[in-house]
Amino acid sequence: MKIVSAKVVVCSPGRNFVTLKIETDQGVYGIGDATLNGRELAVVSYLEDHVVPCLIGMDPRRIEDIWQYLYRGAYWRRGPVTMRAIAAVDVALWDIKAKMAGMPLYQLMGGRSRDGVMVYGHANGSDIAETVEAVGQYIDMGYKAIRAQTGVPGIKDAYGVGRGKLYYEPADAALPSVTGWDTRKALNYVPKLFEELRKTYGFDHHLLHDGHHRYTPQEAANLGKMLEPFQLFWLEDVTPAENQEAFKLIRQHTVTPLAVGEIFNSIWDAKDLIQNQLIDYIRATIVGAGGLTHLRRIADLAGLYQIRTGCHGATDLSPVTMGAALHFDTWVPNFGIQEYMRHTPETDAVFPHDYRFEAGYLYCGERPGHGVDLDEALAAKYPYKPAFLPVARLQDGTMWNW
Ligand code: EZ4
Ligand code: CO
Repeated sequence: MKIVSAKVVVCSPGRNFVTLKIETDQGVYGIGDATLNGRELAVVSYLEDHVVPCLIGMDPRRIEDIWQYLYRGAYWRRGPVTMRAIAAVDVALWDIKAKMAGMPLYQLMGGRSRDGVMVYGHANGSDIAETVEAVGQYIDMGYKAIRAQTGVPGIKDAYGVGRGKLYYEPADAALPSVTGWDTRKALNYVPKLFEELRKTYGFDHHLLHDGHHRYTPQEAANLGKMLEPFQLFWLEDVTPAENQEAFKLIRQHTVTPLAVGEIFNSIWDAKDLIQNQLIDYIRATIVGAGGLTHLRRIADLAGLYQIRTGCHGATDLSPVTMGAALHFDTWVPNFGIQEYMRHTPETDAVFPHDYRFEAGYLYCGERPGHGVDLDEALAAKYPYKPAFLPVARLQDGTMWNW
C-alpha cells in the first residue's frame, strides 16, 4: 500500500483552516487538520515544500515510523509549525487505518471508556450582569460545564469577550488589533463574577476561567486564592508556562485546580509540570501536539500522576481536530473535559461530520475513521483571508501577553 498524493487545502468558511488530504493507491483517503491561528501559511509551506514530497510512495500503514521520520528526520525538533504539520499527517494516517479496519477510531485506540464526552462552552459578556445571563443560556442548552469570561470596566476588549454569543473568534483583523490589559482591574472584578454566578445558579455546574497568560505567578496565586470559595473546575493558563518553576509558587498558595497546555506542542513542554504535580489538567490537543500518536504519550504520562486531560477545542481547531479529539476522549482513561466552541454553519458544511451534542456531552459517531470529511468543492468557494490574533498592551503602552 502506498501514498499517492497529499494535498493541502486552505479555506476560510468563516475563519481560516489548513487541511491535509492524503490519498492512497487503494482509494482510501485520510483527512488531517494543520491550522495554526494567525500563522496558517507557515504550516502550508512546511507541508507542501518539506513534508509532502517525502510522503509520496510511503506505506500509510506505518504511522509510528512516519511520525518518527518527520520528527527525528527534520533534525529541527518541536515548535508549533513543525508539530502541526506532523499532527496533520498523523491524524490523516489514523483516519486511513481506521477506515481500512472498518472501525471508528476510538476502537483502534483501545475502545470505549465512557458513553459521552463532557464538554464546556464559552459564556461571556461585556460585564458581570451580561456574563451571568450568558452562563444561564448555556445551562439552558444543557451544558454541565461552562467557561465564564467577562469584560472588565476600564480594559479595552478584555480577552474572551466576543461579539457573537456562540461563535466567538479572536482572530479578527488583517493586522493584529490592539487590546488592553490591567491586572489590578481584573483582580478586582473577576472574583465578583464567580461570586455572582454561584449566588445565581448554585454549585451544581462546573465553572471554568481562562487567565490567558496575563498574570505574574504571585498575582496568579492571589487570584486562585480569591476564587477558592467558588470551587472552580479549573483556572487555565493563569501565568505563562515557559518557566515551569513558577507554578510551584502558585501551588503553595491555592487549591484552585490548574490547567495548562493549549500552546504546548510536545511532551517536553509538559513533562516537568506533570512530574512535579504542578497542574491538574493538561490542555495539549491533537493538532497542537503532534497528533494522536504523540498526545496519547502525554496523556499516559499525566495519568501516572492523576492529572487528567482537557483538550483545547477553540474554533481555530477545525472540525477535523474536534472529531479526532472526541475519539481520543472516548478512549483516554484519564479524561477530564473537552473544550467545545461551536463552529459556524459555513464551517460545519465544509467539514461534514458525524459527532453530535446532547445534554452537555459530545458523542463521536460510529463511522469508520475519525468521522470528519472535507467538501473540497465547497471549500474552494471560501478563499484564505489574512486574519491575525490581537495583541495586548498595558495602559502605558507596554506590550503584554495577549
Ligand atoms: O485564545 O485558540 O481556551 N481557549 C483559548 C482560545 C485561544 C485561541 C487562540 O487561537 O484560550 O480561545
Ligand atoms: Co485558553
